[in-house]
Amino acid sequence: MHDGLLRSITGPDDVKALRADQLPDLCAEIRTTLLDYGHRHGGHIGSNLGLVEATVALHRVFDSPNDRIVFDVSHQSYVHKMLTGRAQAYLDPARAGETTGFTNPEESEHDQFVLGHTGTSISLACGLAKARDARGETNNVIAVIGDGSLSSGVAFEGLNNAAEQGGNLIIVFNDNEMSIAEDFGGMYGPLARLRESGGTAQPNIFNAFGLDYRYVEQGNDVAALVDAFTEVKDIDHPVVVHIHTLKGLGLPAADDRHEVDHCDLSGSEPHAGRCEASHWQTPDAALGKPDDPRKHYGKLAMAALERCFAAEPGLTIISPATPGSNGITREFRERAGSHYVDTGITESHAVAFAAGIARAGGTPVVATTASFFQRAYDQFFQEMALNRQPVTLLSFLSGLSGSDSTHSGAYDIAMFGNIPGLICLAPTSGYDFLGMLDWATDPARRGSAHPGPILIRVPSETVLAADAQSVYRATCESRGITGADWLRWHAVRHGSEVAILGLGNMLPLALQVADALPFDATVVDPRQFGSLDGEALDAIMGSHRLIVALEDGQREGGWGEKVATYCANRRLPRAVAPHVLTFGAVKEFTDRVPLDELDERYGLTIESVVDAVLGLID
Ligand SMILES: Cc1ncc(C[n+]2csc(CCOP(=O)(O)OP(=O)(O)O)c2C)c(N)n1
Repeated sequence: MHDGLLRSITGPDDVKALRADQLPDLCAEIRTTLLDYGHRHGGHIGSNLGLVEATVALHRVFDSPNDRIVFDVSHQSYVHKMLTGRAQAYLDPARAGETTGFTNPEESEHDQFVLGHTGTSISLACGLAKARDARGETNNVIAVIGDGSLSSGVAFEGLNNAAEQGGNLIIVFNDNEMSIAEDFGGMYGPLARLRESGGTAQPNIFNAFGLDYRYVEQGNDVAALVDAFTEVKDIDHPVVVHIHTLKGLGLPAADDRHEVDHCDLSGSEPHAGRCEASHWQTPDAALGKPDDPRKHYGKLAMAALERCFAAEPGLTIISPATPGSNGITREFRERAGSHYVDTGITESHAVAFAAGIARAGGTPVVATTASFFQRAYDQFFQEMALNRQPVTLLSFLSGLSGSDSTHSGAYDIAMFGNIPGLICLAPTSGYDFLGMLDWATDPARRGSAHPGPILIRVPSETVLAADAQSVYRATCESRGITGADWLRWHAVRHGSEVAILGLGNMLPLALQVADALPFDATVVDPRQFGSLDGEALDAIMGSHRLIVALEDGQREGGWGEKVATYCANRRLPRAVAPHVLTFGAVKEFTDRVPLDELDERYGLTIESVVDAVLGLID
């Protein structure tokens, strides 16, 4: 191996200038670089390890950026970044911040879109090809999509469009036989038979969509891939190049330490590469640390649900392909048996499926992140809320976080809190979280005044930290609350002059603000953000001069606005009408901005809230 080959690559022309026999060396060097990078910074290392040769071959054969390559989800684009002038970000620890974890046109002309959600690459490529043809241009358009992402409904819409549209369009189907966890669905049987038959078996799903098709069994052989891509370059019709690759190729058994879900990496390949744990590598610095809030509260929820399996045969936990990071461990899944379904990357389907289960008398719980639930917005409205189906939704990574722009949950309150008939709960402790889950999944709720869907925001780091303190728990846990009383506000401290309403993850801040004020303020845990507790708010309006609403989500269209609007519409005489202050996030996309910086930016700090309060009260 010739060290330094990667350092010499400043763009795709340098890949083309290498001798063919140097390409395997370049791949080996990239693989080592990925592993080192993964140890230092974490990331989607398994996906990238599997796609090393294909990415080198793509840049060897095609002429990016004139030829446009769209990476689905784009979590596997690290190698593409290395070959398009950004290798130093992976080689030099000090420069790691120069790239994002996904493609980004602001970073490079070789990146077509900012993407972090699955399944859209074929549609995007169809659009690029359509405009190309309209303008009489001749560049290639290439979509790279994984077998997991192919389960997204939108991917099928893209396939359907591609054949009808015609013209040059190359779909590289990267089949590594894994999503994050195992693939799920009826199409994976025929896909396995396609692989076993060297691409000749029928039914061939791609042919069924009217598409031309090629198969490359050696998807980690750079020469085979160069040949395959050369054959389809400048093709005059849509074609699928199905490549069989090994996820996590090169991840040594020693990396067993990264056992996200106790997946055994010590076995021989190909098992090693197909292990769920290889999807996301945790940086070494994070190893051995306690569970993050998603895993912590996810595990709590699963343990509570598991206790109900025997009594409720219809209790079904549905994960649209995101189990491990939400505390749905492999062991739990195995124990749960038919009580657990991974529907593939199918948020829309998962929610509609849940509505069907509920309609037939079952008790469905859908668990995924707030940002992925965006995909199911229409099913939230129609199949679930309009039809008042008792579906429970566990929304992870809700609210502000330092996540990248594609995964932020900062929009959830504005998005979910304005759907009629959807109860939205924001627990402030593990105790309340489980109490709310118990109410949401209680089969008896069907016959009650609140039979419809309930979304529960899984608490964040601020609540997890506060939850560790016995004083906080003694003050905030809602002992003895059941049923629809979860919709009532909980005054955790009684004071006068000022009432601080700390929604969900903001309750710890509300308490800290109250501690810092020179008088006793009222502190309220509103528990929910779909509606208001009018009785409690009326009482507060009658006895306080200032109401402060804190939320860790977009302020526009958010929950504080509901409070302000309610108060304004009470039309109290000016002399007695309390002032309302709302604190929350600006309506904007943020990308990997640390949470404390976001809190500063939005005034969600003790100093900033205290200053605002004293400025109005003194
Ligand atoms: C809409 C949406 N749902 C869920 C996810 C989480 N997610 C990211 S990558 C991934 C699996 C992708 O599998 P595949 O396409 O086979 O790519 P691989 O990582 O195996 O290369 C999932 C479920 C997402 N990014 N977007």
